[in-house]
Amino acid sequence: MPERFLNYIGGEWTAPSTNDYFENRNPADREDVIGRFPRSGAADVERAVQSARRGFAAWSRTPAPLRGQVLQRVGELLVQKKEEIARAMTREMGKVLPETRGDVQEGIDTAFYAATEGRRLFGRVVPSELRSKWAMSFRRPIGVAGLITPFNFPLAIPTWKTFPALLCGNAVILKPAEDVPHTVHLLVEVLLEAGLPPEVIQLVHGQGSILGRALVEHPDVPVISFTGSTETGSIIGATCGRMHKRLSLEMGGKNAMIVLDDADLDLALDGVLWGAFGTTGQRCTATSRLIVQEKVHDRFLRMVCDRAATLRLGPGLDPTTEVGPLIHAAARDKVAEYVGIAKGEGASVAIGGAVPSDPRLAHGWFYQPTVFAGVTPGMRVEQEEIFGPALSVIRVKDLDEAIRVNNGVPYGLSSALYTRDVNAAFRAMTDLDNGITYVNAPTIGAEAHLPFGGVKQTGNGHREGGWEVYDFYSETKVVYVDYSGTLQRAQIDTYDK
Ligand code: UN1
Repeated sequence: MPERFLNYIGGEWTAPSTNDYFENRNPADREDVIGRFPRSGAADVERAVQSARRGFAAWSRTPAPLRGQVLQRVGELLVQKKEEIARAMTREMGKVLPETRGDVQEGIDTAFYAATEGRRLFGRVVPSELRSKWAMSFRRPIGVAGLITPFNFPLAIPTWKTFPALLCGNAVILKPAEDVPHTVHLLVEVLLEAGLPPEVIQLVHGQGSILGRALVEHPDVPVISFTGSTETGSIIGATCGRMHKRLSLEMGGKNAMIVLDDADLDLALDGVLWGAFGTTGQRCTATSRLIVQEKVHDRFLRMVCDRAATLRLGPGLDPTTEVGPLIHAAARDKVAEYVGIAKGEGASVAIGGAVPSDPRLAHGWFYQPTVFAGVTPGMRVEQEEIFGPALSVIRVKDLDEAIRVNNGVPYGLSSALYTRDVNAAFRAMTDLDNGITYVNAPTIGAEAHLPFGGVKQTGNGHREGGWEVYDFYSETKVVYVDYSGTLQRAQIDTYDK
């Protein structure tokens, strides 16, 4: 009988009100059951909110440097448990071990950054326009934060949201993707072991359509952060707009790498393979379009296909594996569907385009790395997020056209440019319509201490990571102190005295 896991609500590990559980299986081997996790109901969210409100009452009064010390211990414990968590993550999510180690490392970096922020969390003191008067601002916690996280970075993305939310003095309710409940279970264990007061964190497992919705619609959850699809983000956004909630959205991408004629093609080759097929293409930042200038187009396409066809598929725990499985059947079916769409639109499948025939891979959701050639702007495989190992290659005349093609999609997360021409690089940095641009590096590889996010339908103006996320999780309070002993009227007595 597989292990049964519980929610964490009200300061204890607790069974769901529904008494219903679902199986969590290894995507590289669906015979391997990791455990049974609660399929919770709205009543569990209600209990979590009540508990989090109690947690918030005390935690919001804990000095920020002490909150930071808890996060320091969280980082230290993650360092100790890095290998154990990485292995558990590969087993439930599928990506290769070096990548899950990197995922845990991103959580460690986020913890240590948050810990030091506890001794900053700056407000400002600015001159008043009136004599004998001070003007200043400081940061206040907001309340209960509802955090809804995706499957592709099972530890890192929950930490991007949880750690700054906690550091700012909020209480947290975590609702992880149903595909990766075990990693977040381990994260909550770490938070508790590090000394986080029990009711400050709540973990509720189950379906997004029920729990995510209950969180988003709950009047006592004033802050929502969501990473996932643009469709779901729009629904959440409508509700949060109606209820005047603070909302951070991190959604789809259709990220492009541009390779100009003068690029170092070997460098660009390593970059595109990592960007397109790392994490089996299941990153918001994945390279899903390759825009190549005409003189090098045919040669570079051949180089990409030759190498991509040799990538070794397999379970992520096998050290020889380069590309793991997709997360579940529907994700794989979606890639297969886009192969049909590409052909129907007149693109060609240069390599891949099928489920691998190797019987060793028959128990997992594997799909061959796939390259579409002859793609033109406007085709669906050029416009829509596939979230799998599929790369669309587009030929362009020059940098101007490359920028136009890059910008001609509804999303705007990341982009990359390979060139040796410094003027071209600076033009692209200015004109590419994305939240992140890489020069001579692929579209993936954001670091924890810089703001992360995108423009257009990728986001709603907020950033995760870095220094900006602390603005999202805190409220700015402004204070004026007038010690003149007289009534001084701003704007009126300022210049007339
Ligand atoms: C995501 O793509 O969902 O920049 C997050 C990167 C990682 C984070 C990606 N550090 O690819």
